[in-house]
Amino acid sequence: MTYRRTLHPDEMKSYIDATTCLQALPAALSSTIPGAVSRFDDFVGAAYIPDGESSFKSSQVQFLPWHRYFTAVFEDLLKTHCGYTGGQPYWDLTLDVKADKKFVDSPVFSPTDGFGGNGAYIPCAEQPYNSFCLTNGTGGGCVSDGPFKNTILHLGPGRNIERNDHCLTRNFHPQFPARWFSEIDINRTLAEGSYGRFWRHLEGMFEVERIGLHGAGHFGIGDPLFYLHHANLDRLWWKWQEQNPHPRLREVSGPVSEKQGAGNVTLAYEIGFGKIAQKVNIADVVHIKQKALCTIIPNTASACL
Ligand SMILES: [Cu+2]
Repeated sequence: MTYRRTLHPDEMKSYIDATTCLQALPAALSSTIPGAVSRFDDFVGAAYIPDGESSFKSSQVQFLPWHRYFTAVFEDLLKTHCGYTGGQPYWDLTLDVKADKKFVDSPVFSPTDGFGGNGAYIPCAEQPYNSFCLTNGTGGGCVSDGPFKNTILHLGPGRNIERNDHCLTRNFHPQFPARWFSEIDINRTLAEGSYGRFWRHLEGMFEVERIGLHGAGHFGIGDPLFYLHHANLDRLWWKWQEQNPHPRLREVSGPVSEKQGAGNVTLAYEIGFGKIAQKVNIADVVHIKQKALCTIIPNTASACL
């Protein structure tokens, strides 16, 4: 992964070009994801269908290992199918919520060098694809500038995997990044002593309003920024792990599901990705140099454990 602000505009352009390339390649998984048109849609569908992210709900402890592998598979496809040679960039929202910064001015939203900006403001109740309204939304309409302004999503809303063309929308809620990505909050999250408590911070579970770092930087699964946000959450997990490698490089905890008696997640827990990738055990991805991750990203193969 590469630090966003050190990305030269040419490197950002090559990542965005590779993403639009994936959006133009034909789907490979339309037998299981009927509405998938593009290779990019395959990933959206894999996150929706029952053994993808939705199988455990994204707000459960399996979320971190699931996304670590999912993002790596996405990066691999950019390389093998679209000639991308860089690393998966991440979006460090903390840089965009400093006192002298306005969230909307983040370079990540640049129409020329970034991913384009907010959608036009539409009152939440009038937005066709929004099933719940958070306060102080500032957008909600189609993304109207930048490289994804004409992007048509084929799946969704919700977990719909049938063909349903609609535009890519964005709805900035700057108060959430400001609340969850300040340096104070990041440091508080990184100071947690166990995987379970670290993950609870990500999901905002110590607060009544459960937004957390995860929700605060989230756009839809069909938004290319989805991968940069989750890469950043993974970077934070890795940072937390590195602070105390023994035992954190072998640590996972928390209930498998909200059902009583479902048991706890262990390293042997198997996570699925639909047909986008083979199943892996959490043990395979708990360390970023574990073979399952290393070997799908050839550049790092020499550093495999
Ligand atoms: Cu998510």
